[in-house]
Amino acid sequence: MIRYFISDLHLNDKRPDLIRAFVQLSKALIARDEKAELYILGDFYEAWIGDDYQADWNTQIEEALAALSQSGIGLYFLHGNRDFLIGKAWIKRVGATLIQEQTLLSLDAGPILLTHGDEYCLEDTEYQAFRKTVRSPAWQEHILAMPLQQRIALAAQLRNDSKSMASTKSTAIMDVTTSAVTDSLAQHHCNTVIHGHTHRPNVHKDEHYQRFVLGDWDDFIWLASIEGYTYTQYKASVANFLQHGFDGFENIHQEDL
Ligand code: OKV
Ligand code: MN
Repeated sequence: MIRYFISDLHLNDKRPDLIRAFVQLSKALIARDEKAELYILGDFYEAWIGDDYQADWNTQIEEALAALSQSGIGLYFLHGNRDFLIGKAWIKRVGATLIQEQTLLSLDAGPILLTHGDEYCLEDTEYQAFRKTVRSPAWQEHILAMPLQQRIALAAQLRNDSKSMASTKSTAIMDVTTSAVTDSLAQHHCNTVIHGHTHRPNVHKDEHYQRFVLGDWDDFIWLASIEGYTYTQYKASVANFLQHGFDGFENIHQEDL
């Protein structure tokens, strides 16, 4: 069994190249014909405003996901800070299983903690307050009761607020607090975590723990896998991936678990 991990694709109608890349990735995974699972660790969309939203650009994406799950590839999704409104209807449409943040995956190599990662960014206290609001069921119910057009406008307004705030924040503030990561690993009796969110793809290792950070899709597309005791990170420019599929991955990096 091979497990694949992606996060932070930020799919939206302004990036048809990334949508094509995702559709192509799903076809490539199906064509590999492996016993496989795909874990989407949040921020699959740039901003998901509710499962009642329908658009052509997204229909292609949902069809690609549905084809993956129908092909027998187990599809798992956990919420990020931009697609926290993904609900049961979307999950059902694409044939995925919703998993909670900080879910333990039991592998031969040992347990692996899966999460989006924004809960570890404790230095950004403003962000943590915002996160608490948008993750609360009462706030979400209130938002989902609004007409679609109003949700679209609100999301755009919040996006602008965030752009002006982020420009004033240091890069250290926007990264994870490593003690928050090690605390959560200790709580779960686990020494390995995979997360996204920070857009700082990397492998952090010390004598106590391993932290695999997934890359965000922009100029490059990123994918990671675990098979047996090997973690692999794949990177391709969007153009190379669109032209060559899996063979377009360059910069393949492996780590022993
Ligand atoms: C991140 C912060 C914006 C602080 C909104 C539905 C809804 C997604 C969204 C849009 C904004 C998150 C996702 C962002 C952090 C802000 C403003 C304040 C303090 C909707 C789905 F509800 F409006 F329909 N959003 N973004 N803030 O730009 O990443 O940290 S964001
Ligand atoms: Mn994120």
